Amino acid sequence: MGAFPQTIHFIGTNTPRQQEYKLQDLEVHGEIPAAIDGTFFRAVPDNAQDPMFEDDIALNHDGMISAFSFAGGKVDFSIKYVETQRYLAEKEAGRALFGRYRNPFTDDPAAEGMDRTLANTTPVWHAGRLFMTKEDGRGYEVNPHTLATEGRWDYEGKLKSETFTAHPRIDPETGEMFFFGYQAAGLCSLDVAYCIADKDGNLVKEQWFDQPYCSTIHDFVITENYAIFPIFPTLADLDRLKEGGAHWAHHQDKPSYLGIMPRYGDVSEMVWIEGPKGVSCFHEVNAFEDGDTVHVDLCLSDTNAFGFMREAGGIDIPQQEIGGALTRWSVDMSADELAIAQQPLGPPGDLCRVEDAAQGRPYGRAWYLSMNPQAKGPPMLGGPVGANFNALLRIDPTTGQLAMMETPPGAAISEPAHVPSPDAGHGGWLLCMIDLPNGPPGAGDPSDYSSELWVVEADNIEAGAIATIKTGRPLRSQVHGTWVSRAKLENSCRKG
Ligand code: V55
Ligand code: FE
Repeated sequence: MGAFPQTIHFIGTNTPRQQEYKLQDLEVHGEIPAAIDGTFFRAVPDNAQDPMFEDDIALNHDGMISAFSFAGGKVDFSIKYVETQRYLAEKEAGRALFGRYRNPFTDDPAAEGMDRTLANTTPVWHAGRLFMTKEDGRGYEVNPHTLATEGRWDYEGKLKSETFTAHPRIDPETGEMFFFGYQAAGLCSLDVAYCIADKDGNLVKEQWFDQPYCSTIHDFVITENYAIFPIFPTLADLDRLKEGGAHWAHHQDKPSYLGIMPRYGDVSEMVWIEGPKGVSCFHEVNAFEDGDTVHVDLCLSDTNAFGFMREAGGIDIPQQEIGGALTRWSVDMSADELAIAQQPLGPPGDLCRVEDAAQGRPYGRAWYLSMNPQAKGPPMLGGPVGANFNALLRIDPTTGQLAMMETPPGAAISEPAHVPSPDAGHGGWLLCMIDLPNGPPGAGDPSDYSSELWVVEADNIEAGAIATIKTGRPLRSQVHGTWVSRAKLENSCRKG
């Protein structure tokens, strides 16, 4: 292993670990409810090679798939690289062939024409298959039992889009997966593919439309009748890429938009409604309808949360000065002039979660990560933006009522997954990774920490963990995770 650049992309919980391994029967403190039966999959970017450039960023690192498998109160762990074309080519060469994040003009000539995606953002389960996804390419199918890479997924050659979002939405009643791909026709194209796969995993619809500018469409939302594309002014530019520059630059002076169309309709029915200038959002919590009104709840900030996207746009706002709020955008679809009404719902934060059954429906609870205003000392370094969250919030969006789970001093928390309970009167559980500094918080070696998985009552997060599962190791930061039940695993298209 070489010496890595000492930037936020390589220190703290972003310290490269670069190891594939399995651990059996992890040490558990407390008792794991027997109803937690299945696997928590996590997407972990972890560069297998030294980066080509010193100013490389964590989003540009190879995807690893990691699994915590629960059965009978016991837990096993495994982690493995997704064998993308890029990972295999670099492994064979023994060095990086691919240059900057989403900039093929910086690649070694040996990488020419190869698939650049890293499959490092979200594990997605649909219709008996597990995919590792990243928004710059198609998903890679992974065997959920062995974590072996099965190959690139294109719906039996049917999918035309070159890209597939890391944030599809699955309707809990129909089992359909609604998804999209932006830059669908290639680098910096305005084309967005809007697609539906039926409950059996067949691609039944793919339609293309142009977005107003070439923005990063990281997430989208559905309701029972609509598909909604919130977009924000973080834009790609082909000339900048040709000069070897950054893929994304944030523009404080340009508007955001909501694109809304009937979810089973034609893309020609899309309406674009202008929103506030300069704001940014990576994740929507949920959306739902109330009569003619569509509500979209989002983790909104005043500017882009990623330092390198602000910097490329000439924006000089330090990380800790970024404002924002959990925010509701509402549109009365029966009005003559469609407009966004904005209302704050809760404290700023990100990495939100609703239960699968509430997707696109009115909902009474959501969970997301935030900064505990009472926490002492600096946050643990690492994670996608370079500073980790340290608190978990639950919000009832109908009343604004909040609850918080604190983490120990100097600890980091990753996005929770929700495990539903078979008992209708019980709200289920959350699973979340916690990284605890081994030395004095904020003072020791930031790469020296221990990672453990916490099991928390979803309706009583204030009480903290009911069980903690120790890995005994420092794990590199995940981006997103997904819970897959035993029943789904047993009906997988792939066998172990
Ligand atoms: C995000 C993550 C990405 C990416 C773009 O968290 C946006 C947001 C892990 O890769 O490429
Ligand atoms: Fe995301």
